[in-house]
Amino acid sequence: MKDPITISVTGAAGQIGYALLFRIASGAVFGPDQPVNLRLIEIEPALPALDGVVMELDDCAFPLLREVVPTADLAVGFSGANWALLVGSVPRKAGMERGDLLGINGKIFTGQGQAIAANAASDVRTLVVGNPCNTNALIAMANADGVPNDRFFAMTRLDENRAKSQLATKAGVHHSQVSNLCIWGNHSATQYPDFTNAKIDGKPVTEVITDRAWLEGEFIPTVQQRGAAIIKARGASSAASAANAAIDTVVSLCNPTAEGDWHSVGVCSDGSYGIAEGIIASMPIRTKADGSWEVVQGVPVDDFSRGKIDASVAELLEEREAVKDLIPG
Ligand code: NAX
Repeated sequence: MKDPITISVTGAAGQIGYALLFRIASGAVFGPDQPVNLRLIEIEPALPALDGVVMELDDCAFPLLREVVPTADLAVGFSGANWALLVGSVPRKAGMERGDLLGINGKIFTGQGQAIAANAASDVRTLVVGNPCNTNALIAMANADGVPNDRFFAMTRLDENRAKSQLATKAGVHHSQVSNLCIWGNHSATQYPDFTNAKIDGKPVTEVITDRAWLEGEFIPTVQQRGAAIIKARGASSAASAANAAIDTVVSLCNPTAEGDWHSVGVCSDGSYGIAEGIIASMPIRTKADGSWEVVQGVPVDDFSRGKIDASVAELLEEREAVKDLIPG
């Protein structure tokens, strides 16, 4: 049996946490021979609820689950973390502007970035799920002195999965037949689910779905607005599918990507595709055999795509400007 790895999860008593922790503990993320320690981080008022989650984890008697530590102390919570899954954040309330939300949540991620740098394992990787996830990841990265920028990720995989599902349904195929689907930009309503490079059974989507008006006018807004549609239908935001996408992201970053394919995740831009250097933007990523990742180069960006990508990047730059006081240097 391997040595246990440590996974820290913030917002562990929340909806997504509830759908995520049991799958990590069961081995669905890191494999059936990889023991895991869980460090579960919550704010003080949520600690009683978190105790209930810990009781349920105990009651599963998972063979792979070793230590479980519930805490509101960031130093304890990130101690020895190999993966930090930053799920917790404050939801937008009535009357709150986007800028207010950026400020409130931004402060959470300065402290968490610092605590990761001070306490996590030297190989720590951080995935931010809590919204606005791209800019929260940027703040955590900027405050995690000494942790390389390429260890910070923002989740756009739920958007990728949603897009694949929409295309598959339209084409009458199984979603596993859809590949090369890239979400570009921000995890927000400006994101661009790129159908121009996506494939169905290896053929360009635009050859399989010839209704361009549907692709531009229905597919894109449906993916962009899917979160709002779920809230309307369920009375609560997506949780199980979000947890599933977090798992997909970690699995994709830990295992080599299939030849010729890619996956979507927000990473620190190196300027590829004209995306401003230093922001956390979603783009096509491949995980290599040695476990490192790279931006897939040479993906065609036509004029239509260019406009969409630029609009989402412009929003990310505005967000960065709004939180500039939280970004040292
Ligand atoms: P919940 O409100 O159910 O849970 C959030 C939990 O975070 C609460 O238990 C709260 O006490 C905790 N929390 C708040 N501040 C904290 C802090 N400083 N440290 C530790 N914990 C803290 O929300 P849930 O439905 O679980 O969603 C969590 C986040 O995911 C939200 O920001 C949400 O917007 C975001 N999402 C991101 C998605 C993505 O694709 N990137 C999709 C799903 C989801 O909307």
